[in-house]
Parts: sequence; C-alpha cells; structure tokens
Amino acid sequence: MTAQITLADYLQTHATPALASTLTTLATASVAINHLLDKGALAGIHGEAGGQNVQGEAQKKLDVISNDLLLNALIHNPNCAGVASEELDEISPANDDGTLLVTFDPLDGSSNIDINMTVGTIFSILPYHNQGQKATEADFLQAGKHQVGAGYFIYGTSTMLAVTFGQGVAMFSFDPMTQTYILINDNVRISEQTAEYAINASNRRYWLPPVQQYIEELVQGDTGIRQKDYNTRWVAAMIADVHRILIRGGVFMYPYDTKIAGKAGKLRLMYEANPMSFVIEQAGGASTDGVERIMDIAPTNIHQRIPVVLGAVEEVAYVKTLHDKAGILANGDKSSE
Ligand code: FDP
Ligand code: ZN
Repeated sequence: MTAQITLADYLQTHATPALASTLTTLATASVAINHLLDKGALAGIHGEAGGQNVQGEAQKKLDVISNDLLLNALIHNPNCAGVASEELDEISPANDDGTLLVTFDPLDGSSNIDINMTVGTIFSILPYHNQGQKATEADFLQAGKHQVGAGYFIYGTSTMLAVTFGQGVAMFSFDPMTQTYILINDNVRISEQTAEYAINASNRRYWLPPVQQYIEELVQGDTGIRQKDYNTRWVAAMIADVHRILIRGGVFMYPYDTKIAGKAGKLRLMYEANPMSFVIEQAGGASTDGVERIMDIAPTNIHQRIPVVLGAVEEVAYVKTLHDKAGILANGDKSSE
C-alpha cells in the first residue's frame, strides 16, 4: 500500500509557507466545527442565535460559533493581514505585516443544520499589498482572478476539503481516527458536458427570459432542442451542489431574479461566488454571472451579491449565449450593443 499523503505533506510542496500556514489554521478550525456538528443537538448548536447578519438573514447558533472560531484563529495567524466574514458587517484587520487576506462563509447552507444535512465552510485567500498598514475594506475589493487560494471544507456523510492554489484542485478526506486530512485526488477534473443541473425552480416566475428559456429547454429533455434528458438535483447548500459537480459533473445556477427588488442575486461574490469559481475553473469548469466571467468582476462592496452559473463548460457557455442573444445583462438591464 502506498503511504498516505496528509494535508501537511501536500502543503509543503504545493503552497508558499504563508499559504500553508493559513490553510493549516483554517483546517484546525474546520476540525473544531466538525466536532460540534458531530455532536449536533447534544452540543446545543441547533436553532436560532437570535440575531441577524449584515444580509438581514437570521443567524443560526452554529453560524455564529463557526464564525467566531474561524475569526479568532485567523487573526492570530501572523500571515493574515485581515479577515472578512459573510456574518460580520465590517472587516477585521489582523496583522499589519501579513501578506494575505482571508474571506469566508463560516457555514454555507445553514438552513441544513437543524435537519442534519450537509453544510460547509467556504474560504478565499487574496494577496495583501499594504504591509505595515492596517487592512481596510478597500484592500479586499479585488477581482476573483487575484485569489491565491480558495476552497471549502464540506461536513457531509464524511468531512472533506477541496482546495486550489491556482494549479489544479486537490481533494482530501478527513480521517476521524488520526484527525488529519488525507489526500484522495490531486487533480480533480469536471467533464465539459453534463445531463444534471441544480436550480431552485420555485423562483421560476421571477427569472429573466434567458434563464427561463434555458431551463425550459432542459425540462423538454429529448423531446426538445437539447435532444437529451436532464436530471435535477438541489441540496439548497451551494457547497453541496458544487461538491457534487466536482465529483460527477453538472451545472449549478442561482441566477438573478426579481423576487426581492434591488437584490443583484442571492449568493455573495466574495464569500461564495469567487472561491467556488476559482475551484471550478481550476478543475476545468467555467463560471459566469450569465454575461461576464465571475472572477473578472471588480467588487464594489465586500458583501456584494451576484448571479451565479457554474460547472460544465458547455452548459455555462450556452447560458451565456442565451443572455447575449437576448441582449440582456445578468441583472436584467439591456446590454448596450
Ligand atoms: P444558505 O442561505 O442556507 O446559507 O448561502 C446561500 C445559500 O444557502 C446557498 O448555499 C444555497 O445554494 C442557497 O442559499 C439556497 O437558497 P434557497 O433557499 O433560495 O434555495
Ligand atoms: Zn453561504
């Protein structure tokens, strides 16, 4: 039997010391979150925390606990110049001499906690350019293409980590016996084609015409223009839907909708869309807001929302073509051409 490669082994040869240290900090926090999830109701983590996050969403107890665990761990890491969390209004400056900024969604899919379904932690790592100065929100407002690392810890039937440092995607499985992450695939690849899609179809009447048309064509299956049958899957946790796509292909969409006026989409650019786009692209997939490559979008706000279409290259390109043909932008505005 060949020797197992641990996360520590992998980081030694695939990441800079600063990135390796930051990922080790994230992994240690993930193990603590994992323990709480394992204990479930017995750890008193179920139910509402009683507050709202900056997005106006009710916070679950474990959202708050996970946020605190990650934040406290990261701000004590000397490589980390600042931290931004989906759950906190303001960014947290950390160590002025650090070279990295970290953003995270501490517990994606938190509506799944109380029903004992999959949740996870998503992270994005950006370079910090103002050493010697206290990090500000402006330092974080970098397009996703500048990320130097990204990935997620998924707490499913087993706990796993997927990570990229810009040279492919590696996947690890957590071994509860040794409490370490073990490499299971050092080059995750996504098929260009798929017959599986993920979307919350209850929002159908609020979608823009290109998305309405796309889903209608998929639903028509082999009787329609696409000439093959498609299957739907929706876990209601982006992390689980994206993980499934990494394992067996597919396309995931949370498009713009008109359900709540003024919202540019449901998912957050800096905590969800950018890190997942980095992972998906590095595995050979694609990611767009319907019109533009997500990782090219310059953020204007740390908590900005964005429409997301990601996964199999062929499907993502097709959705973009439908937007282009309709002369419509991802947020419903008319394109200027
Ligand atoms: P959640 O609010 O539970 O954290 O982050 C947003 C998100 O989950 C995604 O993970 C998920 O894909 C989506 O919301 C589910 O939204 P719907 O409830 O509208 O289906
Ligand atoms: Zn989330």
